[in-house]
Amino acid sequence: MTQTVKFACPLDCFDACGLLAEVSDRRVVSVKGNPDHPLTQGRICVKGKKLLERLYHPQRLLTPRLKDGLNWKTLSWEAAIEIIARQFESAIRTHGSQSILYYADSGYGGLVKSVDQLFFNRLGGVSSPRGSLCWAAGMAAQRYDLGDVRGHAPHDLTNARCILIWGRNPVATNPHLVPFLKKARQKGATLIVIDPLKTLSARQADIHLQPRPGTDGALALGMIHHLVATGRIDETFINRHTRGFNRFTKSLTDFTPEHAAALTGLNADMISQTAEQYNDQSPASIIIGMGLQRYANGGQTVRCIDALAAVTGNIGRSGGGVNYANRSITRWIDRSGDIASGTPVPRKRTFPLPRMPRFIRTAASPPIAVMMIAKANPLVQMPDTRAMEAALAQVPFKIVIDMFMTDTACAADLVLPCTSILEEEDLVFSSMFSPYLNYASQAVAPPEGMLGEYEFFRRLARRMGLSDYPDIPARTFLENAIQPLTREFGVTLDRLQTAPFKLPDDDIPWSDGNFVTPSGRYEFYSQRAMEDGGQPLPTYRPPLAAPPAYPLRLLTPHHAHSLHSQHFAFRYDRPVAAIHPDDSHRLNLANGQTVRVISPQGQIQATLALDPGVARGILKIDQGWWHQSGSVNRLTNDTLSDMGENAAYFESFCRIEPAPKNQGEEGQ
Ligand SMILES: Nc1nc2c(c(=O)[nH]1)N[C@H]1C(S)=C(S)[C@@H](COP(=O)(O)OP(=O)(O)OC[C@H]3O[C@@H](n4cnc5c(=O)[nH]c(N)nc54)[C@H](O)[C@@H]3O)O[C@H]1N2
Ligand SMILES: Nc1nc2c(c(=O)[nH]1)N[C@H]1C(S)=C(S)[C@@H](COP(=O)(O)OP(=O)(O)OC[C@H]3O[C@@H](n4cnc5c(=O)[nH]c(N)nc54)[C@H](O)[C@@H]3O)O[C@H]1N2
Ligand SMILES: [Mo]
Repeated sequence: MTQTVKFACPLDCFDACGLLAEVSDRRVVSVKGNPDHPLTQGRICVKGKKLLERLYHPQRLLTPRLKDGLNWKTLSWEAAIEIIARQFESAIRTHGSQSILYYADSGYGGLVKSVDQLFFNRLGGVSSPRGSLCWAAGMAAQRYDLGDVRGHAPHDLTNARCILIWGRNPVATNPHLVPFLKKARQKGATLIVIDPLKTLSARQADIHLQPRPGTDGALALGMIHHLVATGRIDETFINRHTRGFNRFTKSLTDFTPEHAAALTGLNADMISQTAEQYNDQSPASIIIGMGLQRYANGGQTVRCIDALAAVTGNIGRSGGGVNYANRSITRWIDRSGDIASGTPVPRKRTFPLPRMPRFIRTAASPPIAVMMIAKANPLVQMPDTRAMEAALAQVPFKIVIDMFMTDTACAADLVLPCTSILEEEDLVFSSMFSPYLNYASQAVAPPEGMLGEYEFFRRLARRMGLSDYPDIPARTFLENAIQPLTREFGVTLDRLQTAPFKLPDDDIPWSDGNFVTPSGRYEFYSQRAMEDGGQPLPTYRPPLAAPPAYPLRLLTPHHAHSLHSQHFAFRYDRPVAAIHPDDSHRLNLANGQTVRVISPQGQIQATLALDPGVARGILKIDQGWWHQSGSVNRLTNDTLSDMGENAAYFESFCRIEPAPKNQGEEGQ
């Protein structure tokens, strides 16, 4: 008999799809979209479908394994837990708990596995990263301007008359945004995409602006200058709800559209027209992607764009907004695990994530003795993976938890397998776009003997005698985590099983005009930004310049068919490097040719694709390819953004040359 089970996609994505699993004879036979999900409505992408392939993949890890010379030997969970406990105990005894480094990223978006943080806090505070590989520059920027990061409910977008998609490629990375864009356009809205690449999303737009990479802040300031000069501003909003407008406009005196044109490579009239369109076709909505903040000036860029929304009063109104992410539901989740005891979180040692290799290499008091990595594949995804490799080699004992032998897992001493979402009861939400909290039923039991991370950490805590670690079933952990929602809105696991939950009265952020900045207003002028060592006003700083030996800017955005490195597993084909035909002619290179891509950090081989949609001076390779293919992060560097300690991946530069004939992969 076939049974249909509701669950949700745990991939690190904007959409957090509602899914259905068909289960027959205790085996999942199909995964499809849940047509009843209010946001995702039954449509899912190839990555979601592949949850099934990964569940029964012949190369899925099923037993813990320990490195034994050049080989691996399998061992029981009990033995693995014993080894880990002894490693941790010995590190704590010798150097203190901060000699343990724990790094988890967002490889699994369910709540139940966030118990890891609780474990390491109870262990006494370890070394762990701050900042992000992903979105922290934009987050920090919006916190200065608005106080918090909130997004409009997706359906409200259809009330916009003009939509600016700025540095996001939703057709590839946020597919459930696309139907709302289409609907808004059917109702007459103009869609403008701003991206140095003619992406699939840009091809759907009415207008596509292709500024030079990293110059969007100049574009926004040029637009604001034109709006202020022509009196197209919302004085009521500015007077009632903002702070520092005069100081801001004074700083813009010279930022004419012509000046912006010289910086961005766009035409000055185009800049003025876009500004007019954005202001006059009101309400207008801006959707900011993570792409444009992966720069040294990434935070400032987002502050300049926020300011454009604020001067035109497109904040707090239906059809408006400056949508970057949506932290609303996250604030209602309590992950402390034992709300009643309220045990304070001990002091941790932190370091900027994009510079983890530097931290590992230089950590002295204490040095890193043991490292555990979960839900991440840093040997592929971190900037400058060569540096990551060297740093890992220096750590005496490394533990990786993953479903597969990733490049990172191969570099570990001990590898633990883990469960799939299909084997867990869990709650999934995306704080990037979807406002829903989704319930995921356990569709099937894990493979014989397999421990999910929840159970693993619980047993490890028992073995190590962590008396204040909550020895409670996973379901109780989930119930505790949603206590704030239960108290306020009566949300329970049973209720979530029926339908996903969205906060009431949260569709249009800031509609009450109460910003959560120190002044309670939208802050053009942010004292906090200044106290953090930055500029108080949104300011344009140019992106880094290409060194003469590496004239091409390397853009490494996200692939439509893989979530980071996850769906490049076990592939051997080369990555595709796309450049403008003019650049290839100059270099005498042909379409389809194998090329060597060289940066100051390293080199890989790629197949060249000529693409007039890639602006001149850019080389584009999607991120995510494993080492056997050629990982782009061999080429990137660890530049940090101006705010939030984010990885500024797109400040990487390279050159290309024909690959030497009859030679295997090199520099891999
Ligand atoms: N299919 C798929 N979907 C995903 C992911 C995935 O790996 N695959 N990853 C998920 C995650 S974790 C994230 S963070 C998001 C990321 O999703 P997006 O926000 O879409 O981010 P990126 O792919 O980094 O870049 C988006 C666009 O920014 C453009 N861009 C680069 N530089 C600039 C610039 O200077 N100015 C402007 N205006 N645009 C620029 C790039 O050309 C690219 O088209 O996607 C999520 N969804
Ligand atoms: N050059 C370049 N590099 C980038 C980016 C870029 O734009 N350009 N984007 C960056 C961004 S936005 C992000 S968010 C990062 C993402 O970086 P990562 O989070 O490191 O990326 P993933 O490849 O998704 O790795 C997640 C791993 O978790 C594993 N996993 C899946 N489920 C589970 C589970 O339940 N438990 C455990 N323990 N593991 C599980 C998967 O098998 C996979 O190996 O990459 C960054 N890297
Ligand atoms: Mo990300």
